[in-house]
Amino acid sequence: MKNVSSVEEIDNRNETRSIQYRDGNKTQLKPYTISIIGLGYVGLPLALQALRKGYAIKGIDINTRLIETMRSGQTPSFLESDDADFFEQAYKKISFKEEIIENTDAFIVCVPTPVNDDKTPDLSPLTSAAHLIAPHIKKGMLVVIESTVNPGVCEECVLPILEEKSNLIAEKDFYFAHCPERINPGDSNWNVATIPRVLGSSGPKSDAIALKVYSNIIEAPITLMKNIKEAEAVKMVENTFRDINIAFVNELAMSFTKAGIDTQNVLRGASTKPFGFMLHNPGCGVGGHCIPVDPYYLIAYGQQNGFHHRFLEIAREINNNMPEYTVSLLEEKLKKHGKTLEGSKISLLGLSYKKDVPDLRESPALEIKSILEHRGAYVASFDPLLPHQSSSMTMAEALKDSCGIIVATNHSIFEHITPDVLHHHKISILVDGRNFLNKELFLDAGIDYIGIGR
Ligand code: SAJ
Repeated sequence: MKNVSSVEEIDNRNETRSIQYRDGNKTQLKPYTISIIGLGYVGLPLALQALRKGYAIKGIDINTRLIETMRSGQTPSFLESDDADFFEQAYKKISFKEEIIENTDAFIVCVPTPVNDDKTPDLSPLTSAAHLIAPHIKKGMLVVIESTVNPGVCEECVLPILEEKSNLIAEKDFYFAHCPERINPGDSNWNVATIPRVLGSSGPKSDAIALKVYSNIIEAPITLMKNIKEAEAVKMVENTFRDINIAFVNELAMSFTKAGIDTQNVLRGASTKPFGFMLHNPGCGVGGHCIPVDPYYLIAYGQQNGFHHRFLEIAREINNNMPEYTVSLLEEKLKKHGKTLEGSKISLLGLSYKKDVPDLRESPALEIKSILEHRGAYVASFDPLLPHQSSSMTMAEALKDSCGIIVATNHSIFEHITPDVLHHHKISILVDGRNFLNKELFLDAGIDYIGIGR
């Protein structure tokens, strides 16, 4: 690693990002190289965007199968279309490795931060990544953590590993920052280039270099926070905000159903207020790697500081209970038709946690499936985006001889489910877990339709 003295030496030439270094008494230029640790939903789009902007990219992931797949040019299924197209030409320019290699100027860590079964934060992927890069940190290098964490994790859990193993000090010897990812799977408008970011770091020099590198990669505004803790807190707040608002409308849905009020119509009415209201939708549960997970980091952080986040805990309880509530709606309908879950075939349409996204992580559909099976039902699942995880290869197979349907994911393809399809299969019960089918159409056709709150 050549000796790089400071940020002003990063030369933002239009065609490439390069860095000056002194080789003896000569000053030379070389491409500024970024090693991205973790090549999933967050790391790979970031790697491709940094490549587009002229950086030299090294991709590191412990998943050797993923590394081999990408090295061979096979496009990972989770890439959005623009990135998938770009990957086909770009993969050759990325050096995919399972372990760290020398000659990098920056590390950006994009590994998952899940929770354990008891919902406590699981920082093991992050601390493993810290142990992996620490011995390779040299003077003048930049280390950025993009993984979502509660305030304090970067400086109290990650930084001690980096400083101890590198024998260097952040801000003095190397630069350390946190720039939380804001990936929104399935969103064609908001992507890694266009989503604004916040960034906090160990001090003014780290601010300057991290801001310079990210301003070259991200086209959207980057807001500099006062410190790392504030940047960690921003991501926690934005995702917990979403979880509690979803819990609010889910609770409304359960209450208004008892009163025969259509919650979706009421929320649509509330949305006519041009200020002070933000629409969220009731549903069969909250999935994904962010929303149902991040609040537990904030809850744990509160406990650490002697504060009990009762409200966040109750919101999590409400959302975690929605799969059970959804199954109870089906059970009530079956009872009206003189049937029980025990021994009945139930069609579960949609396994993914989110519309038109092939992603099972924390998916409520999986919880619904396990509750149904636990109650003795035979579940025929069908998700066209996740054929290998579905028990039925076609919708017709899933619907054949079924006593009722639960739609758990509002995939666009399911918009073609009509009353005729149900009549054809002699199915008269439909639970719309994402409130996206035409309620009146099904009711008028004699189908016993119920949604979540409508
Ligand atoms: N959901 C509801 N009701 C809602 C919104 C979502 O039940 O009103 C459910 C969804 O069905 C899904 C889960 O919640 O199961 C999460 O949905 P999501 O739209 O929040 O999707 P995610 O998990 O991809 O969230 C990401 C997040 N991005 C990051 O964390 C960087 C989140 O911050 C974004 O707000 C969100 O995308 C988005 O806006 O789509």
